[in-house]
Amino acid sequence: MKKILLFLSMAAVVLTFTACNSNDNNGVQDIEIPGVTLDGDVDCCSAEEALQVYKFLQTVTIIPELSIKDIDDKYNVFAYRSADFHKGYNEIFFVATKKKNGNYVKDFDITSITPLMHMSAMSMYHSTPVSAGVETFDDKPTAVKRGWISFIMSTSGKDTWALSYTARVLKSEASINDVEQVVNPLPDGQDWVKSFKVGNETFFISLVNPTEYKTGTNAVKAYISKKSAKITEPYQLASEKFTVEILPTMPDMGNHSSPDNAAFAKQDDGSYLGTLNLTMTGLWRIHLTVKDANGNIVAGGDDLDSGFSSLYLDVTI
Ligand SMILES: [Cu+2]
Repeated sequence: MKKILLFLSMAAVVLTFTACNSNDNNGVQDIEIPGVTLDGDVDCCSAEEALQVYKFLQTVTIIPELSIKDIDDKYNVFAYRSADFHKGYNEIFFVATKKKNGNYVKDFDITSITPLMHMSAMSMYHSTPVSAGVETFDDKPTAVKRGWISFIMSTSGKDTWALSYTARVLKSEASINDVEQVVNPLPDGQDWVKSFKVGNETFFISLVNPTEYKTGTNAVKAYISKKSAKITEPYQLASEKFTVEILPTMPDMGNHSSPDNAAFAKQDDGSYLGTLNLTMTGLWRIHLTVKDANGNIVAGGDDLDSGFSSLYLDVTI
């Protein structure tokens, strides 16, 4: 019965879409999207694509100061995020629009995303881990690009972050240069990015979206980035292939642990996937043991007084 109902509701969706697009042939559509004129421009989204983009954009917040108006008087680029920037992994989204019709341009790219922290007391600058570029993703609309930045420090006192990037829309280009951004600290019990050293090199492991963790089994994702030789340049994904064993414990509850975890293993796209089993709510300290491609322990894996690795991330669920 459930299957039949599902089939019927899908049929209803198909009918609705067909009805909406009954005028597709002459380039005029009935779908109404605020601010978007569907004039059949080939550089831009179809009615369905534009609606998908529009709906996605309702779930994120625009970052006005990181948006670019009037590229060659023809295009706009808008930047979005899900929440205010915080220490650790943050996603950033981009769309490009044509000024003449407000519709989303499909052929655009964002390059050179460069976060830079100015630590004025020490008169020094440094960057932080970033995605290799921006990409369309999952089942999300093709005219939305996503990138990420993992801030290794929050803004504090005279230590400030600024962001730069370059946008290309069709054949036009423009840049955002050193626009200040506030990066909030994380609450107590949350620590989602940590550094570790292997020889002379410094790496950073960033947990992806730990706010989505729940009790029970979690498929978890992380990135490992390498500090650039020139530390003002964004830290790119490490080419090394590590395996990171994870052991969650509850420091507030006698350090009891939780079984059935699986180590972070490197995937073809450069990310690391693992399994984290959290048996109850509260603060979990995720102890890490980093192994190189030959299985040698290269970071963490030492014993604190507690008996667990001194390299750890904290997640409170
Ligand atoms: Cu800093």
